[in-house]
Amino acid sequence: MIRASENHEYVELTSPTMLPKASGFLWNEQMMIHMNCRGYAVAQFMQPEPAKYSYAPNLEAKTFMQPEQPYYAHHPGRFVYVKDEESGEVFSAPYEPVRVLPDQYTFAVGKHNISWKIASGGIGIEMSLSLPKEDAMELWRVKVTNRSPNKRNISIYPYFTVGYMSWMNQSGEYKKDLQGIVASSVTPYQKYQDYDKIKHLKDQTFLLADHEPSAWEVNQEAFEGEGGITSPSAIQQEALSKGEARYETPVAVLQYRINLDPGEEREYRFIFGPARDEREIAQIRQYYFLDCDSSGEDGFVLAEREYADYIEEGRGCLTITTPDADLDNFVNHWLPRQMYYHGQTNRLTTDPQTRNYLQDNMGMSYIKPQVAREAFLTAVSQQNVSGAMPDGIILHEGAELKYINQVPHTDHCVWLPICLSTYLDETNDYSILDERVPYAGGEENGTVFEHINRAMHWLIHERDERGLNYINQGDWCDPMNMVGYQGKGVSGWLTIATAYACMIWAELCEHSSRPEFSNEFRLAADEMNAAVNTYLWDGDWYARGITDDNVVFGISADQEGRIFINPQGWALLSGAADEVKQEKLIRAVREQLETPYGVEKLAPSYTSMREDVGRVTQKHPGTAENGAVYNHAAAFYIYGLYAVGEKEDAYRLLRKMIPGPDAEDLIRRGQLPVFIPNYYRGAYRQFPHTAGRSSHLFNTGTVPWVYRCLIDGLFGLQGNPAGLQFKPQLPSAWQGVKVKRSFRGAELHINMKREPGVQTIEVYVDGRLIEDGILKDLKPGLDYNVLVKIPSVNN
Ligand code: CEZ
Repeated sequence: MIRASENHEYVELTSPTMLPKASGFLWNEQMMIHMNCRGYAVAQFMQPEPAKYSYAPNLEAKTFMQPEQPYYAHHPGRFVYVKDEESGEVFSAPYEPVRVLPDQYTFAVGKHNISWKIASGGIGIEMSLSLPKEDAMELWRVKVTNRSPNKRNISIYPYFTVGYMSWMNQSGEYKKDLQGIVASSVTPYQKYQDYDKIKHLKDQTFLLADHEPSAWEVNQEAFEGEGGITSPSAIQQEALSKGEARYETPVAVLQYRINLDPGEEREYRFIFGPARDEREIAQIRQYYFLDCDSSGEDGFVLAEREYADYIEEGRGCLTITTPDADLDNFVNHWLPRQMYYHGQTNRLTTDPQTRNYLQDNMGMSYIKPQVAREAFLTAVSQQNVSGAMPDGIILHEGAELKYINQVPHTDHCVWLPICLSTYLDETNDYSILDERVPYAGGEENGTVFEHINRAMHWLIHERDERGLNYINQGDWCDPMNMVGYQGKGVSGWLTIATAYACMIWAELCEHSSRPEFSNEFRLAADEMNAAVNTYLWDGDWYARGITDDNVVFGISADQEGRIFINPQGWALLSGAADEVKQEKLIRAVREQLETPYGVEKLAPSYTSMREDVGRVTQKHPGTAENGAVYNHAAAFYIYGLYAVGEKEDAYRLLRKMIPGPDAEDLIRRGQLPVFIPNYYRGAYRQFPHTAGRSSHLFNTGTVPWVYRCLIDGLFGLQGNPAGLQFKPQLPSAWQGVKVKRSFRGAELHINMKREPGVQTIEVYVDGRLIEDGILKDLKPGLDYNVLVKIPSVNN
């Protein structure tokens, strides 16, 4: 039903109806496509703002990626209708829109392609999608096989949604010289000042074919006729009518009439994507289909290979073999890929939220540290001279802060030392602190060290008389917009996070021979932790904040939003919670927030607007920040648990982030274990029926934190200025694990096992016991064999 392929390159699903929203995603430097197992697709490309080339049936508002994307019959998709010319029977691959249950069905999500194998009534259809590395376009292969004992006379009709392109101007026709369909439009606008922008847009959508079709249809209404999309009238005819669209909704459908002997197969290739004009489309056709290199391969084949290599570069630095094969599969194959996607594309925005940009690049520290380095420099070069970080980082000339980035949030500075510390753990490249970088406006400049000092001072300054940090219109929880917009409300989480950031920064000051600074920041952290304990400890857990009207919230007296996860997890990190408080808050989380699908962000979910908290309370209860298992927040908590050595709770919750392995859990989540979604539905105690359901949104700050939980926590393989510290925290049920860790150019082959009689962790490198469990003087290019003996549980 759902399984990893033998080589672990794919996760396969063998039914189109069991997990109807099961999906995979591919991306490149220009675009992203989210492909569902039944053939529906959501694709965007950058020009430089995200744009569509395959549209919904009516005018779509441009928006960011949405959770729990609904699919409907006319949802944009890529399908192949197949008709038996003798019997008239029709089915479609992969499943939509005809919805005939195939005899065989496999949807295989791979790292660099997504494919299907379908068989229906003796006809086999194999489809696969890949992308080139740079260009915004889809590369499709469709193979038809006669699997029956008789000759077959069939038509296949590859169908690519173009959709409603524009109310100003849209049309489409087949172009013989291009051997393909070209649909044209004008992006709607009204202000003449916008003309300069829209005139350069790629307003055409093309479908190119490597084989000449027998017929085609470009007019969606004509294609569907009275039969509609599930049973289009046009395919009842012997041949499509070669129609065009004239201010009508275009579609790209081709017909191939084929006779197949038993066992005979044919392969077709298609390219679908956006373009500026026909000249560009002609060039694409020339490069991908016509020109061949010396070995006879055309651009299409080269592009597929180049793309596979590009994805392959996104390997992580950890390969694990544990008693849990499904965890291994996810961590070795899919987690680094998702992290790489974030670091490489910045979620296809030209103005990523500052905290997202920094955390996504924290993840890149494990994959391509040079990219992370550049990103940290870019981020601080947009810092205000006051020390404040902007809400978004502008990555393209001419881009502007949009959506949520127009709302002032107060947490962006805390991510600087936190994310940089991971980069430094991995690389030991403290020289980054000495780089000189300008501040926004370009008039002043300073070293990265000075920049971060200013950021920390800004945070220390932006506190009220009690020593708690102002929240303004939001912190990490960006829809918490009405706690402090009048300038008085404070964030409990942010105060704790600032304390933690100060501690991390104090450590980095020491490591970079600046001990005179570290004292100041340690003192500040102590002061904030003390303030939090004075004003926000509620008896069994920490409150979330205090509103403009001085109302403490996130406490036992609240009916809804009684307990929030973030202040609890971060209090474990900042040191605010002493042992007694730790025990209490961990119990409260276990009792009130833990569910079979992970730990909820808050509970009970708000069921109506709370005007002194804000928009977060208006989200549907159990979704997103309003009490979902919001994996980003769950990952912070798990990281906090590892920080205080709570390895059993930490592992249990970590494991719940990945769908499966049993069928019941997979069906409930509705998602394949190829990415961690931003949330699973929560409000488990209020709406158990929907709890666990995946948002299917693969944009999330969760993944670098999960990686940190693995490196710094579970396997305990964190870097420090001296080398690599071994400090595993394996769950007690595990007797041992094998880990391959790439670190600063060296390869470590690590065997960890429990041994009776061992009292504390002992680390042997190439047979030699090492002091303090720290492997020093590592040489890049060398391999090391490490044996880690762990006390056995019964000791
Ligand atoms: O967006 C994320 C943000 O990208 O929500 C996180 C925040 O830390 C990330 O920076 C928690 O609030 O309502 C909104 O505007 C939300 O902000 C959402 O858009 C949210 C989405 O779930 C997208 O991931």
